[in-house]
Amino acid sequence: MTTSNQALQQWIDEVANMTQPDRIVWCDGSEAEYRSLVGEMLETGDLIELNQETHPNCYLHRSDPHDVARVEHLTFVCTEHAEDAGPNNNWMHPSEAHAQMDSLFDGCMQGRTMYVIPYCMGPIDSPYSRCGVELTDSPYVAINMKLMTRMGQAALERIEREGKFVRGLHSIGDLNPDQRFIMHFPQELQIQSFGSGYGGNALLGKKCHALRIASWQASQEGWLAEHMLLVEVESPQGDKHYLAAAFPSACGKTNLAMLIPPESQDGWKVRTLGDDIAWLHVDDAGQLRAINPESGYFGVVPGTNVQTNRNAFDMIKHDAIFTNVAVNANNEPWWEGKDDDQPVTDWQGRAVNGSGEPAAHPNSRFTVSAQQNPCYSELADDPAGVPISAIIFGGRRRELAPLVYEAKDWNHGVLIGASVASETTAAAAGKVGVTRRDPMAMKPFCGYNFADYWGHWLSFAARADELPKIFHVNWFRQDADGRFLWPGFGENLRVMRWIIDRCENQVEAEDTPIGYLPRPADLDLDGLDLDPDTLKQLLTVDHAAWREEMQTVGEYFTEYEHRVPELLTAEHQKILKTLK
Ligand code: SAT
Ligand code: MN
Repeated sequence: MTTSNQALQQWIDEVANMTQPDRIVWCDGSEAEYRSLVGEMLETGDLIELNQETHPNCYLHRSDPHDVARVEHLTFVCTEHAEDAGPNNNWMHPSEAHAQMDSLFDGCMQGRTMYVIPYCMGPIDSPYSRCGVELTDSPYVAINMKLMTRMGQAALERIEREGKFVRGLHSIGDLNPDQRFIMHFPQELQIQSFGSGYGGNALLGKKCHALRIASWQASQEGWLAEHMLLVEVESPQGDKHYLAAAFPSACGKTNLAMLIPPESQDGWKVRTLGDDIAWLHVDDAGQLRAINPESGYFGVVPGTNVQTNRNAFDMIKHDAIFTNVAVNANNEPWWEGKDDDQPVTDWQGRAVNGSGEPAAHPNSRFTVSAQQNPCYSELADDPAGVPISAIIFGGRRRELAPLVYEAKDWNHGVLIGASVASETTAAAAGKVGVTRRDPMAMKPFCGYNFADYWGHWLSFAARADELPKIFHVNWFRQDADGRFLWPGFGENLRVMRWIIDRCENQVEAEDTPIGYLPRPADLDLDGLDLDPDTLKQLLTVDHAAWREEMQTVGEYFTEYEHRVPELLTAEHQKILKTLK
């Protein structure tokens, strides 16, 4: 394969000159190509065959033990001016970053194959989709990109039609953590990633393109690129609503997107459009619509079982790539929270020795095509996307945040999004369980200054006629003994039903300084073993604690100095006042 797009061909030639690969392989995205790459990786040991009788076409990849998560401290946004990247990003001047990356890429693909991966984020024929090309020396990246994106011939044809694409250059280098950088050049629509083979650092279509570069592009073009799942909820009467929900990594987006209604919620149906990223556009009628730019899932494995997520549990029994899970005596993938079976080999391939360390890495992952999801919505392939009824923000918070509350209007909703805080998880390198500000769950992913991003969110009040309502949820409240107050998982549908009732103006709500809360009688709690005291804790606003919280939010905003939009500061002041 070659291309009629001269800019693309020229860039490939330049990169090949610099990196010196032995071979260049164009990926066409076909099944045959996938099979043959898997075959080669089985020979080199990059992939390990799992039990093909119980898990047909399932393979295990063990990554370097020091390369198992995103590395936020090594991720940079390289804009001409530091203020454009903002305090939310690490910044380096583009010329310095290019010089540094050029020296790392110099000759790095000697003895290796360079894969050319044209891909499209979003349905091939959607006006909302955007294309990219990733050049990589990792066949693991190639097979994952095949499952995660619309990769190959059709994407290349669109690129040749449009002439515009994001350039992503990736090499695993020698996996040395001291020579690892994930660089973004939003103004050049360019990504350069060196020294890591891990998902979020290496599958450049995902966080690097579909969030960091796309969020910047979206700010220029008047749309939103968000860290959101996308889900369809259908009532027993057949009414459908589409909800977009932003939670930080490893906070249950995949589980919520694939929720199975419990028996008590007879007649309700939930279908998945996406589990991680949503692109939102205002359509010609002034409605906010969303597409999922991805076509597969890169989900957290530990904790996946028939109770928590039967859909995911079933869909990863075949045609799935596992990264860093353990293996049982039957050569099947094993992870903490799977079943009563025992692991014999841990994620690093060592015999399990009963040390008490998890056998599967806490951030071990599955990669599967979205088509395998039993509750996949065909609308995920609709070029027009779906109209959004509600936007939901959330985090992992032991204390303070009630189960659910509703913003009073759009601007207030933007403040709620900008104030999100959550405990850190194993999805990123670093300490787990530390509460930090994670506005719109985009802290690691916003490709420009957060203050400008909040301003961009606020601008939608004037752009759209019919904006969705905004909510905040918290599934993770705990009591003094560390027990979760809310059962979560399938039962979260009860909260989504209240959200839908509010969108349809079906129920009144409790007016509090932080927003509208459910009146207990308006939540369907039938068959739930939830004592009134617990419910009260879940639905109470502690004014003193919230005053402190809002003061912390105010301090956080001051990091962004004069760039914080006045409207946001005004919203913040208004709430602080009512909490007095
Ligand atoms: O590693 S990824 O960034 O792809 C997944 C996540 O952290 O959300
Ligand atoms: Mn994510």
